Amino acid sequence: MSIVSNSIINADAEARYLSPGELDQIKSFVSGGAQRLRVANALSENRERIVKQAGSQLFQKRPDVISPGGNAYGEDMTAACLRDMDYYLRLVTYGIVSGDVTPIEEIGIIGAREMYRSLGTPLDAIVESVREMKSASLSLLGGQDADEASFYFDYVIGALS
Ligand SMILES: CCC1=C(C)/C(=C/C2=NC(=C\c3[nH]c(/C=C4\NC(=O)[C@H](C)[C@H]4CC)c(C)c3CCC(=O)O)/C(CCC(=O)O)=C2C)NC1=O
Repeated sequence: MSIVSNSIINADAEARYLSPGELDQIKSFVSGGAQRLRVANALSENRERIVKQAGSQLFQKRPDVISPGGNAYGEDMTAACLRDMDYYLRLVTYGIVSGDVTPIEEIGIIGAREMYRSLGTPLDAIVESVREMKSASLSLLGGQDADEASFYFDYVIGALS
C-alpha cells in the first residue's frame, strides 16, 4: 500500500485530518514520483533483455539447474524458470511505483519458500536469478535511478534468502 492510502487509513481511524508529518511524507513521495515512474518504465521496456541476460548468467553460474535432474531442465522447465524471473522483475516495478515493498511481499514473497520447496526448486538459485536481474538492470540505469531500483531488488533477495 502506498504512503498516501496508508496515511489516510491511519488518520481516518482517528477521525482526524492528515498531520503535518504525514503531509511531509506524502510530499516527498509525490516529488519522487517522476523518478519512480522513469525507473519502472525503463525496467518494463527492457524486461526481455534483462531476463535473458540474467538467465544466461544464472545458467552459467548454476549449470546444475538446467542439467538432467535439475529443476529447470528441458525447454518447458527453463521457460517456467525465465517466467518466474520475469514475475519478480514485474513485482520489483510494482514496488518502485508504489514506493512500498508491500505489493512485492503480498504477491511474491508470502508462501514462496514453501511453494519452491514443494516444487523442488532450489531457493538459492532463485535468489541468484534476482541478483543477476539486479545487475543487468543497474547497468541500464544511472546513479540515483539505480539506487532506487536496488532497494527493491535487495528486498526480494533478502526476503527469499
Ligand atoms: C507472481 C507470483 C508468482 C510466482 C513467484 C510464481 C511461481 C511459480 N513457479 C512455478 C514453477 C516453476 N518455477 C521454476 C523456476 C526455476 N527452477 C530453477 O531451477 C531455477 C532456479 C528457477 C528459475 C530462476 C520452474 C522450473 C518451475 C516449473 C517446475 C515444475 O513444473 O516442476 C510455479 C508452479 C506452477 C507453474 O508452473 O506455473 C509457480 C506458482 N507463480 C506466481 O504467480
